[in-house]
Amino acid sequence: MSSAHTLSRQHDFPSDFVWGVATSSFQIEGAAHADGKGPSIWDTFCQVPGAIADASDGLIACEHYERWQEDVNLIASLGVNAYRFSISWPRVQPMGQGEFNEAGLNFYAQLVDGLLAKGIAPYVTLNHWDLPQALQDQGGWANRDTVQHFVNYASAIFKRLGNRVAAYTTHNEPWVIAVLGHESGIFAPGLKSRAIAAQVSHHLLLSHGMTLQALRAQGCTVPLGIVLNLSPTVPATPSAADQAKALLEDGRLLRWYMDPLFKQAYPQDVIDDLGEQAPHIEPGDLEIIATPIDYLGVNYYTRSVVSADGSWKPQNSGLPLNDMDWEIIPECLTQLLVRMHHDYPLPPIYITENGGAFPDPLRDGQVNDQDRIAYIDQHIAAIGHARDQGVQVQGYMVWSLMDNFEWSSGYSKRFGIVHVDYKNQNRSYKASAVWYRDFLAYQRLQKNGTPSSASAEKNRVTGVV
Ligand code: IFM
Repeated sequence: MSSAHTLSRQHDFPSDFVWGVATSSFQIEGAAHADGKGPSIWDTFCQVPGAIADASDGLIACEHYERWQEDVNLIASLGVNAYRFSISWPRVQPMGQGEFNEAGLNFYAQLVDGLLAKGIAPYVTLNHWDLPQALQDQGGWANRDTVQHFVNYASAIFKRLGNRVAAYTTHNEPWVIAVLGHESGIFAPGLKSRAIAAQVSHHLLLSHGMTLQALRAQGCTVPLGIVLNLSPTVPATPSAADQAKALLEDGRLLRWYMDPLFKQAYPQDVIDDLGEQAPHIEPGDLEIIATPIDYLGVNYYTRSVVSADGSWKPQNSGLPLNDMDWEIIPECLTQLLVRMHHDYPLPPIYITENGGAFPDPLRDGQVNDQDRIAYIDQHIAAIGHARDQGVQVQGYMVWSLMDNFEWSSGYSKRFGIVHVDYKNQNRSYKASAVWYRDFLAYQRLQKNGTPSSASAEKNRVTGVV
């Protein structure tokens, strides 16, 4: 039985709206050493004592590398028209430069074929954080050479997958790679330097722009873009100190990426704040970064609250929290989108990730995750409100298709609408998967009178409750 959450049904979404689910390579594939794959920085980072909350790793994950056909059936059974996944760079190019690994390339070519055969549009992300360790050994994203290596890798992917995919994304959440990976060090590669983080963010953006130019020169005609993790940044109190800090954090999270992409400049307040730690920028870099994108992916989960003395705690806000202790505040998604629409000449927007980790107790083999359903319902409605105000949102992807490796939280946090039993890798619908499937069937019914193309598929999925 699906639940009654119906706020999302009060909004009109066009028949070509993209409805999907999302994953990433390291979080689901496993097969860390199979068929010639090289190690990634996350394989290395997982071995650092204390780095991952449950001391787990990506060696097995959801065994998607072996079970991809089952997973394609699972995706099809939901009735989505899109699937967003990422390519593991070290699986297709173990050293990050030089030779490519045919088995790795073939894996993704088959996955794309399998999705297309089911009428599901493949949205391909080229970098969702699993940089080849061999490149990290030479400085990783802090080394400008990595920029060209990334362009070469992206070109090889395009050569193999071509214009059969729906879209290519260069990077997922460059802020996370730069700041969590190189400044706070809580993510791979675990460095703690503000200067390195700033340089890394510049190289990520530069490689993004260069990749766009290279792929278009090679004949790429499908949309190209980048995915940013964005939130409104709000001061914890009206004090001048909190407001100043919130403005700077807005600069670091949002304007540091949006300004160079759309205005060909880094925000001056952040440059000033970085001082000598500001990145080295070569002549022409900013023009390359501002190469026009065909779409912008926005990953939204929560707002960001900032206090000058760092004392703010989500528990004090009175808002509901998810299992990550992230506030649930869907109206901030509308606010964010409307603000961006006013501040930047936006291309079409896709909400490329949205969802939540919830405790998800398994009772009699079922997960009745009404909290996740409410979250998704409210956020789809929030997108409807933004569309009403003129924001061109053209797609929505739930994070995540299934429970998976949640980075430094390991397997202790579950974001999936499909439950994964890590003992036997059984996938089973949570109530939210049923809700999403029914919502999508409702959308189809509204638009073209087809209730559900998904029901036939449903029975073919093993372990579906
Ligand atoms: O799991 C991650 C994903 O890899 C990137 N965006 C946020 C998600 C939830 O933390």
